[in-house]
Amino acid sequence: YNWLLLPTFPDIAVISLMFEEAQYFAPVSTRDDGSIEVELGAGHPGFADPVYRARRNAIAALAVGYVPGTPIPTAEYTDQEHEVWALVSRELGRKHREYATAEYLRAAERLGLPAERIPQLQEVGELLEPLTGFRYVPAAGLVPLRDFYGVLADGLFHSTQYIRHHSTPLYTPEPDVIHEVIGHANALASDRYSRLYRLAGAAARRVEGKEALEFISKIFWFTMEFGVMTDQGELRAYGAGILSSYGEIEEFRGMDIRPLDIAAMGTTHYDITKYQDVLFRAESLEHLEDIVGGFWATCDDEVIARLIADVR
Ligand code: NLE
Ligand code: FE2
Repeated sequence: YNWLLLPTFPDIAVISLMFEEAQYFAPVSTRDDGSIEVELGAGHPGFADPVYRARRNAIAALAVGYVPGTPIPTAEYTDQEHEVWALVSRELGRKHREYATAEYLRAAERLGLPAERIPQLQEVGELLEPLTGFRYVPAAGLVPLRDFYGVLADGLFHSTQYIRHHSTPLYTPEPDVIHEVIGHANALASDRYSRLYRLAGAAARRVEGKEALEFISKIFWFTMEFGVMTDQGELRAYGAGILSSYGEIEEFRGMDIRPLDIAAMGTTHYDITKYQDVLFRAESLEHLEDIVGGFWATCDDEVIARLIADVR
């Protein structure tokens, strides 16, 4: 799955991802004629598919043209794109019952996403807002780290709008609308999870240094993206990255599962291009709120610098 291998841009995150040394994303650029081009790496499953590439360009152009405060532009998805959603949605629906936390399942139930077609991001926001106040904002590809996290405090979630290539439905390292919506919107429909997202945002705004921001982003990675917890007596997932991949969701119980630990999560390296082999387990939702919510609610540059120094 090493197909997103691309250059390094310090201080930039791909949509809902944060990286450490390397940044992986499909760069978006404007051609001389003003049209938008998404550059897919040579190993990307859609690289040699001109139809898919045209779709990626068209969808990125919608986000580039988005005017904040106005409705999110509608993406006219093809039948094939809706079929990818329907397939993944069906597979995940089954697997979530076995592997997702009760809190996530309840939240998904109350959000009520369509199973047979890709919902528009505008629609996702309209379903979410009355529940937890969250709304979606389209992103073409890159959102600076501080913005991506910071606006979580305001109840805004940056989201991609394209869907993964139909040849790789079970896993993509690149966040797509399935990940953003099935993974994140379902979690954001929970009062308790959405409060944690907001706390992460407030923390990202509070700190000034790059090191502290990265530390916060890694905790986000190991919790809201790839978190697992003891739930109903077994190991279940609440992280959006596990819950949006029907390949990875079958594997997480066999990974290296470590106890929830702020200093460890904030300093552990990960590779976004593979199934995550190190995961951190909360003992309950209360435990997650105490440790991680409590940390985000109070952390500052100094506290984080001390934690990093202690690990070294
Ligand atoms: N691997 C996830 C998926 O296939 O849905 C996306 C992860 C984005 C962090
Ligand atoms: Fe994400």
